[in-house]
Parts: sequence; structure tokens; C-alpha cells
Amino acid sequence: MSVITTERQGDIFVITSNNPPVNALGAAVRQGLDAAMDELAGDESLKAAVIRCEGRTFFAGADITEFGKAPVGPDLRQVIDKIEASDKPVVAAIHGTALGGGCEVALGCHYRIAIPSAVIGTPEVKLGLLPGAGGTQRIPRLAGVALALQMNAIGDPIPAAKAKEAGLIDRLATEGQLAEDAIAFAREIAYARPLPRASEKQAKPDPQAIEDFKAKNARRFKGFDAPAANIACVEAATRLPFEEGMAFERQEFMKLMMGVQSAAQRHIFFAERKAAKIDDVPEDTKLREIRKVGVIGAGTMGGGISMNFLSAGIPVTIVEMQQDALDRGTGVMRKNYEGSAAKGRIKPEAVEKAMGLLTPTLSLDDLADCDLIIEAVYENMEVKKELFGKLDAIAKPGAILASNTSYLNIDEIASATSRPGDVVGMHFFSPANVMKLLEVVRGAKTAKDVLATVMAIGKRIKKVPVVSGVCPGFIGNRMLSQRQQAANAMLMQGATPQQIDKVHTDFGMPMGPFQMSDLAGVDIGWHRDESRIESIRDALCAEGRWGQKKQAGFYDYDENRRPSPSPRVAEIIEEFRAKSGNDKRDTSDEEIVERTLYPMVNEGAKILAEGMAQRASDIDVVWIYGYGWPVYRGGPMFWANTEGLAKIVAGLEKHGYEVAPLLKEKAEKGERFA
Ligand code: TC6
Repeated sequence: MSVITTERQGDIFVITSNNPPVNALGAAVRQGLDAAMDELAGDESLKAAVIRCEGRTFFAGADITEFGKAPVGPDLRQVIDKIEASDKPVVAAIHGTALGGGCEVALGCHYRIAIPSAVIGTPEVKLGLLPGAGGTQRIPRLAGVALALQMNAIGDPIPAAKAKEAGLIDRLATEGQLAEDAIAFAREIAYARPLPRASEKQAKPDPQAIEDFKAKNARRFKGFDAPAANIACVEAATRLPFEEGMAFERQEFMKLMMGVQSAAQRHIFFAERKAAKIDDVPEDTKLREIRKVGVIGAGTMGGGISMNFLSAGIPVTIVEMQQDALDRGTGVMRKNYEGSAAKGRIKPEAVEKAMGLLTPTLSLDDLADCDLIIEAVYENMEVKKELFGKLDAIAKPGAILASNTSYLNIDEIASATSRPGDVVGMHFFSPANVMKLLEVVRGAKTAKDVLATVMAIGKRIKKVPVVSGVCPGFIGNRMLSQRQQAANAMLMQGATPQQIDKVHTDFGMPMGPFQMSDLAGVDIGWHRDESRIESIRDALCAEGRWGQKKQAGFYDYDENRRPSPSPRVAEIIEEFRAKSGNDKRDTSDEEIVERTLYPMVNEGAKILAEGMAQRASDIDVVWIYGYGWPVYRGGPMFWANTEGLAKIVAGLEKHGYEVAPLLKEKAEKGERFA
């Protein structure tokens, strides 16, 4: 069956797309729409048309899988031009998500009707692009510069009601009755003339709005090419006639499309979706039901983990050993919710709604009715094994027992129970209520339905779950430790923490290795023996320089946690360097990249070869969502491709690293990480 079908309802021509899953505007859809517009024009008995979609959504955009391939006509701009040029009115009937090209098709129609639950937007900027089928030119003409900037350069869709207020939508339909309402609307305006065409309107210049918008979002846009291009196009719409504006938009679109950033961002779009799939776990695996969750530990991690479930409406029982720790933990959660409400991120009533789902307790026995129990206690194997032994006795049959460990062996933890198939790792990243990554650690005996259930619940609490095998540090921290070791070693040749961190922030990371260490706590994993000073880190810890929490770590901090270089740390580093007999020399920024980032790629190749990650793109997803690797560089493995694997191998060899066989082999064969 054709993806575009047409039907006559009296003198109204109803054009319907049925291209699951999201009615992307692939070649067949464009050809079908084009032919339908010809039919509308050629048939005297037809007076108006409705364009609508079957399935879960109106067109959700251009078909991203076609990007980078040889174009097949007609292109989307031609189709939209034809719709707008029609001398019979065309109504877009919108449900679901009218995004990107879908939004642009709607704006090319003369009228738009939407159900209240629909959203409309141009998220192309999130793919490193701009709405290249007139979105940057029609939105400012219909809704003004300020909203056009917001929609195009930030990319968040807006609800139908807001779109109606702004002039992007003409009418709201009744839920469940969109097709009927749209046909009635078409009948109503069938003879109305002149036809409203967005391209014939004027966009009012608003240089102040543009300046304000740029200033407000400078930090958010740092490093990205696409926001500036979107802004330039909106500005052009206020100054150029429509056709010239479209030519400018085209030129800017092509520049972005050919660039590395958009390729990286599109890679991540698909990588994130692929990460949800586990090669040997069928998609129709029956899931275990999760109605109630238990969390052990009300510290920073346990509290943050609990909030994810509470926010998703899932009741949580949280366990601590002492009443004061329990009170402190739940108090912090409440404060976090109240803070979000004060900032308008959640509705005020959401605070009580979430907290009302929380049951604090001092007794592990209260976890007996939980379907999923997540342990977030002290990182110590003996402690965890003892706890899992107890849980084995308490938890009901079929309950999933998860550990939030960031590096310990899940198989060993599972061995403390009589049900290793029910044991899995759920490694959240701090702050656990904010960071999107969830490393799901698959033990040797973890049951497939346990894995599938944890992946699904991860998505339900709005995380991006990625499967890792059992190895120290799993995917993320295993690579991180390579970076940290290299950074530490460079201090010994005279590089400063500031210099190393700056290379990382210039690269686009939110912070460098030493800033991260100060934030997380320099004392994490420290042996706590002040007389045993074997490393710079030991020396810092012995002096109480535990990081931001002590206002001193690799940096000094003022009361507002603003860092400055520490003369004392410089002394400590210098002492160690002198003792080591290393010469002091200049370290170039390039060397810092080669010695901190290349070893991460090397470790990534080992992780891949050992089967600890399912695919290179999963590693990229881990680094984007767990550590803030800049999405416009596509993650470490994608970045390695763009840097050139041969160059990376040469760099590693130059600095004395043993190159992972997989990396070497790919470099020699001229291959890339898929
Ligand atoms: C554009 O329009 C440019 C125009 C300029 C022209 C000159 N194409 O996310 P889900 C697939 S740029 C192809 O899991 P949800 C997706 O990969 C585009 N495929 O579902 C997945 O496949 P899988 C502007 C697409 O309900 C399946 O559909 N538009 C596309 O959580 C389901 O997706 C956007 O950027 C696509 N455009 O969310 C919108 N979109 O099952 C991008 C999705 O094989 N899309 N797929 O893994 C989205 O934001 C979301 O998919 C959603 C649905 C909100 C539409």
C-alpha cells in the first residue's frame, strides 16, 4: 500500500500519510504529497484539502536516515512550495509531534488545526542543523522573532495552545475528533480568499530581541555551530524578501549538513536509540512488573536515585541505618524538589506528590514488598555481600536486586545470594536525579528478563540506559581512569592542573580531570592514612584538601566555590616532581590531548574487543550522558574516527602506550569504529 492515500469527502480532498513509526518525510511520502497536490489542482470538483497522518504522530520530520545519501526528488522545499502555492486552501491536521520538516509542511499549509495534546517545533538544532525547508523564514513571519529564535535555536517544541496564541496554529480541535474537525474547518474556509500564505507576510525586525537572546544563551551555545546559523537565518527573515531569505537558509543549511558537528549529533540521535537494544535479548521479552522500588542508603546517591522514581510516580521505600541520617537524606530530597519548584521546573504541587510516595524506614524488612531494590551504600565488597545476603532472605521471589556500585564485581556480589539471575548493576551518575546516563551492568548470570526490565524502567525514569559487562569501572569509569592517570603523570613534568583542565574545557567538556576530582572529592578511595604519602593525591588528602567540600583541593575555592590556582598545590607538585627526578619541561596543549584523550580511545577499543560494550556507539552514549563529552564531537569513539585512527595510534606509540589490537587493526585497514 502506498504511504500516501487520498479520499474525497464531498468536495474536500483528504490526504493521509501512513509511514510508521513517526511519519518521517521520506522520498515516498514527498512523492505522494506532490502527486496529491497535482490531483487537487486538476480536479474542479475539489474545493479544499486536509493533510493528516495515521499512527502516533503528524510528520515528525525529514527522514534522518536519508541525510548524507544521494537526494531523491522532489525535495521537501519543492513539496512545501507547491502546497503553499495551491489556489485551493490546504489545512494541516496535527496530532502528536509536528517536528522539523513536519512543522514546515504545516506552516506551508494555509491553515493549521491541532488537538491540544499536539506539540509543534523545529528541533533540527539538536541534530546540528536548522529547519531547512522554510522553518527559519516562515516562523518569524507568523509568530515574530522572539519565538522563532526560541523554537529554532533552542529547539524545544511548544504545545498546541501556545502555538495558537502565537499565531502558528489557527484552531484547536477536540481530542479524538481531529479528522472530522479538520474536514469541517476545510469546508468552512473553502471559499475564503485571499489565502493566507506565511511567505507573503512580513517579519518585523527586532535587533534587541536577537542581542538579548544571544547574551542569555551564550553559555549554552558555546562550541556549537548550529545555534548561530539558526539565529542568522531568523535575522535574515526580518531583512530579506522571502525568496532571498530561503536562499540564505539553504546556504546555511548546507554548511551545517556538510560539517562534522551535525554528523556527530545525528550519530548520537541514533546511538541513543540503538543503546536500548540488547543483541541477544528479544524485543518482546516479557518484563517484570515494577510497582514499588526500594533504595538502601539515603546519602547523596541514594536520595538522587530515589527522586528519579518518585518523579515518575513510582513509590519508593528508602532505608538508612540511623534516624538522623535518614532524616537528613529525606530532608535533602525535599529541598531539591522545593528548589526545582521555586525555579519553575516543576509544578508546586509536584513536591508533595513526589514526597508523598516516599516511605522512609530503618528496617530492611520493609523492603519485602518491593519489586526492585537498589543498593547505594559504601563501596566495599564485604559490606555489599553481607547486604545482598540479607536481601536474599527478605526480598520476595522475582524481585530484582540491583547494586549502584561504580566499579565492584557484580558477579561476586550476586554470589552472596541464592538468585544470581535476579542480580544486576544499576550505576547512576552523580547527581543521580540529573545525569541521564544509567550503566546497566550485566552479570554472567543476570536473567534476560531482568535486563530487559531494568532497561525499560531506566527509560521510564527518563534515563539513557547502556549495557556494560562486568569489568573494573565498567565502561565509563574504566576509561576515565586512563585519563586521570595520564593527567596525574603530566603534573610530574611540570604541567599545571589549570593547564590540563583548560585543554579539556576548551575541547568542550564541562570540566577537566582536576576540576572533576575536586567536585567528586579528592578523598574518594583514599586509604585515610595521613602518614602514608605516596602520591600528590595522598599529600593533598593528608592536608585536608579533599576538594570543593573543604574549599581546597587541586584548586583553592572561595565561599562561592569559585576556584583559583593554589600556590600550596604548586609546591606539593613541585616537591613530587623533584623527588621523582623528572625534568621540568613545557607541555603543549596538543600533547595534553594526545596523552589524556587518546588513551581513552585505546581503552574504549579494549572494552569493545572484550565485549564489555555491545558497540562503539554505546561507549559514545556513555560519555555524552555520563560525563558531558560535547555532543558536537559525537563521543570518544566517533571523535576518534574524525581525528583519524592512524593518527591516534601514532600518538599513543609516541607516548609509550601499548596500542589495543583492535584499534591497531582498524587503523591499518583504514577502517573506522562503526
Ligand atoms: C528535519 O526535519 C530537517 C528538515 C530540513 C529538510 C531540508 N527520521 O524516538 P523514538 C525513528 S530534521 C527517521 O524511539 P518516541 C527512531 O530512530 C528532523 N527516523 O520514539 C526510532 O527508530 P527505531 C527533525 C526517525 O516516541 C523510531 O523512529 N525531526 C525519525 O520516543 C521511534 O523513535 C526531529 O529531529 C526521523 N526524523 O519519540 C525529530 N524520528 O525504532 C526526531 C524518529 O528503529 N525524532 N525516527 O529505533 C524525535 O524527536 C522522536 O523520535 C519523536 C518520537 C518525538 C518523534
